[in-house]
Amino acid sequence: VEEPYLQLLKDILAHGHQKDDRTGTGTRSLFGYQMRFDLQQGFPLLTTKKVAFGLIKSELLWFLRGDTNIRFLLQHHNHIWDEWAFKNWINSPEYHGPDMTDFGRRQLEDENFKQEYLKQKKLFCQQILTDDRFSKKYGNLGDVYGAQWRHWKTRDGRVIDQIQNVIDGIKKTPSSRRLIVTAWNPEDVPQSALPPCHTLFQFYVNDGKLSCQLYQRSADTFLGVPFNIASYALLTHLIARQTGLQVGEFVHTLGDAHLYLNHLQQAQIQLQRQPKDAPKLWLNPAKQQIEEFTVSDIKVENYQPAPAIKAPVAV
Ligand code: THF
Repeated sequence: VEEPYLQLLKDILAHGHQKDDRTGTGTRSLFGYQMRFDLQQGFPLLTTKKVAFGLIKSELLWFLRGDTNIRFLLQHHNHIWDEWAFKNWINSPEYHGPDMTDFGRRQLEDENFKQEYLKQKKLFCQQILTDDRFSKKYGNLGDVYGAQWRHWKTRDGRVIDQIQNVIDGIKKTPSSRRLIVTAWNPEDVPQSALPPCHTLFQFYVNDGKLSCQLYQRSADTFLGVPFNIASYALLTHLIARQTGLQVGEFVHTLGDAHLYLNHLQQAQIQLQRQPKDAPKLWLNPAKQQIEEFTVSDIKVENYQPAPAIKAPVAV
């Protein structure tokens, strides 16, 4: 099942163009790439390295709640969005701790700084969890996925729930070619700290099966993409459950597909491993509506991955 992903790693290593990037890390990248995962063949959670499915679940449920505040993630011990909230905090006039400018890069180069950064970030997370005022102000990431999916703001002051619309659309007109959710809002992009990487996705129904295609404009192939594949596969399963369909394919289309230069060795290690059988997804059969699902209603069975491979996140 994960063969298309391993092929992507190989293709970038063999043919990727050396390219600078916003984060200053440098990448090897390819433009325009497509992977297909048949969700009937198993759940596409990589077995050639351990992928933290618990984090994928809580992140997706966070999006589906329409939530944009990292407090829910922290309550689920999920820290994958911390850096973006922390950045707002340290740039605010209320922050009086040690200088954290450019923390993403500096923590890689300076062990003392890294310890101080981890300490400050821990204090920050604790305050998000315990202080309501603080959390409202600094835990919120603004118009990220949850907001765009579930309460897109229109110019005339209305709110659009794109997820509900797409669910209604799949039920009423499964042959529709407009089953689309977009996160890309050109009006917001200039002010946004991190414009959406998962720009747009579309559903397609045939033979009682629901397929989903994602257009991802920018793909952090080693760290992000394994999460993204599992996340959209899970989303497809959840929407299929609610609409009474089986799952079809997840088609993953990438714009700039890159490996950060400090992930190349990790990718080589992963490619030396043999994939195992894909796990199976279990969804609590008592639940139908996506809103009813909690993390304990979602599990992977028979997941026997190779060990995790650490790699630094570019911020
Ligand atoms: N920014 C960058 N540079 N890469 C991304 O993949 C990314 N995301 C989201 C937003 N900005 C991004 C956040 N998603 C990890 C995984 C997904 C993330 C962010 C970070 C990560 O660090 N994973 C590690 C450790 C996980 C753990 O704590 O166990 C891993 O080894 O998988 C694009 O979706």
